[in-house]
Amino acid sequence: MKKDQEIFNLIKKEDKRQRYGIELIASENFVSSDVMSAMGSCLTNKYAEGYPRKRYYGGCEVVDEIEEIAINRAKKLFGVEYVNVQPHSGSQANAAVMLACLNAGDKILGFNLSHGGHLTHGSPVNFSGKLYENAFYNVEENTGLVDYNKIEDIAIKEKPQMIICGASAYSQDWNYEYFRKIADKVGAILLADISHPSGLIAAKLLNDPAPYCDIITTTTHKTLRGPRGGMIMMGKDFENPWNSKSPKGNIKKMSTILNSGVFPGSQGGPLEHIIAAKAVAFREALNPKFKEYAKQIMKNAKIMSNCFMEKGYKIISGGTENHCMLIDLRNKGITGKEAEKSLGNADITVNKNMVPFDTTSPFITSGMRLGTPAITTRGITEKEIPKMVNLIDKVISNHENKDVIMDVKYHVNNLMKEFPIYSY
Ligand code: DSN
Repeated sequence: MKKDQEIFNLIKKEDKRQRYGIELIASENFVSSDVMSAMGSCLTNKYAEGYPRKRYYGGCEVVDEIEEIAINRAKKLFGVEYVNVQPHSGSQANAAVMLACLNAGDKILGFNLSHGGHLTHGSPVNFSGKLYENAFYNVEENTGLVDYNKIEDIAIKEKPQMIICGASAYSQDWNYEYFRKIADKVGAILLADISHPSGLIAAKLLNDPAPYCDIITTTTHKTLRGPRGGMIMMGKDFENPWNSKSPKGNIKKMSTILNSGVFPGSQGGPLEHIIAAKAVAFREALNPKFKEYAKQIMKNAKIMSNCFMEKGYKIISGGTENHCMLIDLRNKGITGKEAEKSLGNADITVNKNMVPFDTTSPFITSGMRLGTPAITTRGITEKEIPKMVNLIDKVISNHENKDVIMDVKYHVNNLMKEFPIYSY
């Protein structure tokens, strides 16, 4: 019996919401019970500022071993030479990289947030747009795809110090080789933010940024199915090309600069319980079963987008080759906000999302983003996807009809009872 009834009752309520609903938020997943146990362990009590074997606190022998295992497993998983597992989140990872590589006022070229990019890729409301100058590339209005020739033209015109490839709501793979060519042309550092597709990249089902991008950042909780957190990687370490930035003008390895960008640059004590959970998740992702899981995520997403298109829904960029899709609802007479609310009433969780060239506000939006990592973890396959799309379509088409929504909810709850959480 827990002493804080108020909070633990709410945790129970959230547990029920997760168990009986259909979770389609593209950035969410369900961790294994081992990952969950590591997160809720005694490691949360430990302070360990610094890095393994070079800490500012005593008693770090055990957490040193844990952090080294996490680093080595991540290196193996992504085939990279450098890993920092300390960033508390993807945003913190990006902040640390920018702090390490840029001077205030330098320019970042990133993917426009309202076209599928991320807040930390230069948005004016985020540190990345407040501390640094920004420039953006977009998708094309007719195709919903990025045009690499246009990105090249923008880069030549804007001369950014950093180019970021990666997205929060883009259903296509990236041509990292082309980005390398662009970055070399303008002398920019190339950062790949693979937060969304990192599990699919680890499973070798999507293009690998490591041979082309200088630095890679990711979260660990999306398709990678670990605890909430971030990570920084480099395919190969290299000499710091911004000699003037390094103290005393010494040439330093990029790994040293990145490590100090995380600690002491932008974070204090690392979350060793989360680092342990990352290590557990990396071990799971190294298991051949993870590749099967990742394949099924992509299969489910493809079938889902096809089912939606058959029902007259417009998928931005004409389909998906990863785990997510962005649906333009403008031809369905419903805003993203209304869709999110009505689907929520039927225990189907999605998030409203701006679509490219949206004329509504981020609080209203004209679209919704859907992803399949979480339902795939629960064992959903292509058999159930058409049923799910039918249920979603029923709500969207009858979003003001409470009886229809209650009927859908009943079917959703019954369906999800067959796919328990924490069964792996
Ligand atoms: N942009 C969030 C998402 O993709 O849900 C993560 O920061």
